[in-house]
Amino acid sequence: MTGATGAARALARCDALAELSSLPGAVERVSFSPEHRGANALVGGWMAEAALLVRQDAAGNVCGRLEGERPGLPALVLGSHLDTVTDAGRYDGMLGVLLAIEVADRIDTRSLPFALEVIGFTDEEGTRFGNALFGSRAFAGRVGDDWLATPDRKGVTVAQAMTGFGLDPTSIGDAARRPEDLVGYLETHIEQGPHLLDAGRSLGVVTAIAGARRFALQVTGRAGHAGGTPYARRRDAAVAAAEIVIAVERISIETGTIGTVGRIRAFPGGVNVVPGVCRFSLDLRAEQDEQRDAAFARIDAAAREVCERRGVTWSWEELYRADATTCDPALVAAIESGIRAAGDDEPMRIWSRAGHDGMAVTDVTGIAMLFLRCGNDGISHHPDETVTEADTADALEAFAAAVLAVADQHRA
Ligand code: HGY
Ligand code: MN
Ligand code: MN
Repeated sequence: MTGATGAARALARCDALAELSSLPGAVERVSFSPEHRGANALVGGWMAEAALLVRQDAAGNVCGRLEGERPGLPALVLGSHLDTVTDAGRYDGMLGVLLAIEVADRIDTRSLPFALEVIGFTDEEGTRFGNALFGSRAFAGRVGDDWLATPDRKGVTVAQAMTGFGLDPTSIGDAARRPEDLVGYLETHIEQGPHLLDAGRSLGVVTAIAGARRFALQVTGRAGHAGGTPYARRRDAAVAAAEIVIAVERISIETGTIGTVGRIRAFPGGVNVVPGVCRFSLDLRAEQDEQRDAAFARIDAAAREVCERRGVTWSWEELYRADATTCDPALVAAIESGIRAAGDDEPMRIWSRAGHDGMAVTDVTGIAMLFLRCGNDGISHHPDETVTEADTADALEAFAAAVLAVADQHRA
């Protein structure tokens, strides 16, 4: 299979996976759902076609393995995630798993000084339960009982969803991998931003992944009649929240961090009722954890000032935290040599504003990432997410060459 046809096949398979959605006419595939089951079966079949030995691990990740020059060697793992956000694009995560299968299909692993594994992680996005990186945290042995007790919006906990999926949540520890069984982790992913596009580059090597924290924020005032309640006597939770959302944008820009309020709801939600409660999300990320944490301290102080002035109360809960992750220098060098093999003599270095499974996998082995250009102004987490077949072919060439570069490092 040449790079071009391998790329075409990977893109066609992204289209096939996009059909496995809980939303008619849009893409949404959350963990421990029928769509998750379908995606694992489809991707597991493609792994088997590439002669990988396929299994589903105790966390619901789909895994494939090819032995190296002798059986039982530590593995270089290639992968990404198969779950999506709501109304998603079709390449975020999926393309990385499918290009990993193409690499496994092209390389004769019997010449490698390590085994080659491909993994399709579940629940990287946290769409269903709020917390993210579930599959990769389980791979790193970092999923605890409190996480398993987390409910989705219908009150179904992770443990109950796993049981319904046919998994035993008490065996989640069986998904954990030992550092001594791993050589490293390489992930190919769309950039999900405009930087490669603006630089006129098809590929980039990731040096670090932004640290992120996610919060549930709440303002509590007092509901009242939309007509009969004079402004001077209102304790309007939604107007206070609106001031805080503006403060999030202002403080994020001032501190060079990236704050987003993606979800906001007013309660009780009547069009003729002054909102008594407003619940909203905050996704806050930065290249350095200290930057991110200092920005949150400023947002928290600004919110307290707004709420005191408006006679309402402020509260927040942290749902998720993943610290900034530096990529392994040797694996970064392997990705750079892969990019050179694909025809780009000066690989562009970039830090990832998007979060990735490597933030969890780094707890058990070194990680590195290959980015490929996003079209359509770099849009992602949106149905207009797009890549070209030519860039995908470049990425496949670079990804395969990076694996061979890791092998050369190991032989040296
Ligand atoms: O949120 C992120 O950055 C990633 O797409 N999960
Ligand atoms: Mn995503
Ligand atoms: Mn992703």
